[in-house]
Amino acid sequence: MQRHLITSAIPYINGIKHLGNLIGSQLPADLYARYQRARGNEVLFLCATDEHGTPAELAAAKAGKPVAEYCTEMHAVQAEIAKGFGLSFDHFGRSSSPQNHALTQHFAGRLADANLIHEVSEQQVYSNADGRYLPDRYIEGTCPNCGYDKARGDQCENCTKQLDPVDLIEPRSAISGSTDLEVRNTKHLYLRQSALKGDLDAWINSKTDWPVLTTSIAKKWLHDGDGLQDRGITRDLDWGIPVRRGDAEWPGMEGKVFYVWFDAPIEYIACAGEWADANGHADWERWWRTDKGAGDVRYTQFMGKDNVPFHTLSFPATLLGSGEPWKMVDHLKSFNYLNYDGGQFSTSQGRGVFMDQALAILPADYWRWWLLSNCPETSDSEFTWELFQQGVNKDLADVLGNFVSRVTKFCRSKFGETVPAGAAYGPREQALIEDLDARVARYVAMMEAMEVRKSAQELRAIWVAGNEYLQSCAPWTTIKEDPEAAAMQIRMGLNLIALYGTLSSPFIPDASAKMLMAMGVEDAQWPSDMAQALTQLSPDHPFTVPDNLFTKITSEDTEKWKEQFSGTRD
Ligand code: B3M
Ligand code: ZN
Repeated sequence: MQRHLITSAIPYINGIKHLGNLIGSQLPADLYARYQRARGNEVLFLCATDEHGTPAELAAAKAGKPVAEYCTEMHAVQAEIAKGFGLSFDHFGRSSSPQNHALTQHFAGRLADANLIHEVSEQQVYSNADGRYLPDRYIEGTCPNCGYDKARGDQCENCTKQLDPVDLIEPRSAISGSTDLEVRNTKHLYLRQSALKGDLDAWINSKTDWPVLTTSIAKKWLHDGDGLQDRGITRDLDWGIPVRRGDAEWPGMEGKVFYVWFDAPIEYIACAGEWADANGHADWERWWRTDKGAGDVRYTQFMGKDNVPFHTLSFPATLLGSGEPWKMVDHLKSFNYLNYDGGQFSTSQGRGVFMDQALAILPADYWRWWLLSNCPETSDSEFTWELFQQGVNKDLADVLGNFVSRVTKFCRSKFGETVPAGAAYGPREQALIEDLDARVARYVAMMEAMEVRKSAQELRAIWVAGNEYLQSCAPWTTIKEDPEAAAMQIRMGLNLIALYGTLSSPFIPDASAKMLMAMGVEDAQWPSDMAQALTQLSPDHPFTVPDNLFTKITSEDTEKWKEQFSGTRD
């Protein structure tokens, strides 16, 4: 049995996420976690809300609530919606947890002891109009690297370069738009990433099987221009993890907090502690400490491409720099962007479909299937209502749903609600078994490689193979001359439904559970031998006809939704 530690980038607390956020990390992570569990492996799948920083403060202010209260409420909202989408986290934690406070301060202490932190007196932008320091992303301006005119003070969205606010050309406040900014002196802690450049370089070079999207971004920031720069890891904010050196005060740092991007990835670890505490498990370290049993863990991270620099450079620098044997990521799967109807999904502009809205129109499986089978893997991809309608109707309703419905209803009307006996499988069934054997092997290979779109294609092909079989043997005709043969063909059909229930569960867990329940399969086993898998339902085994698995999306539906989602959400 393998052991898989799986984390999804942790979503910001400031509001409900849109479908682009969902497909960029949480949903593919869930696909992989469900797949590994279905294979019988031990999985710890963690996610959390990212609760610190200015976005949280501003969202709370807008909601008229104290920030801690706002975060507690929004965490509950996000957790509920995640459940609605079937995101099977073992724990959905909070970066504001006591565990993360302690661990973040611990790492800072270790890094300071290793002489990897230095204090810098620096100049920080203060906005007179807003009456506050403007941290990183609340200063906008032109990127010094690529010239993009809406670059944020922490990072340029266009070229992914990590920035410092003072680097921006023609800076302005992103809160008020004011250019009445002044520079004040303040003291901050810097992580000496440059001192770890050699270690990081060697570590990234050892990752020969990583996607090019991932390694190219990492290598770019390691080697281009001035190379890896030291990063400020503290901020002048009220809300966040207070700067401490382990358990001790940090003289001169009173009233300051750690930068959100310093504590957010540490939450991946702290979340395991939260999970352990919440579940009475004592031992979370066997997932995270290579000296305490995590040596055989395979750790996979999922995230959007804009998060890659923080996960390939900053967070590994924290872990390596601590000098402690923390588990490092083995595979990092990153995604491009999903666009909405010719533009971008945008949280700040309320553009696109948000997770709560999506669930209000259709069940999770419809979204899961379409988003995963069209995910922005090798390039950006596009959500339009027409594409969504086509994908759902063709794959889910016409291919899978129709197959399940035809087989079960035909059987009920001709043979009753138990698996019919009939003849033995013949050459056509043998050929189908061999074909499916090869297809499932390809499906497994794609899932292991986290090739999300290709996995969806293979799964669809497996559904299509069942349809073609049914079409070619036509039991509704066979039954007239050879009822024994027709009974056997339907027996095969019912076994195919049970197989589909098992194979499809990572993509469409609810429909899969319905298929398995209808076929009376309680303990689904991943197929290891196809001949055996397709005889698991033996004659006389009872089944039921499930309700229609999928309803087709009509053009009236898409017209209505297009209209409904054409504006922006407040
Ligand atoms: N919250 C950004 C995002 O949601 C950030 C990820 C943190 S992962 C440690 O895209
Ligand atoms: Zn740029």
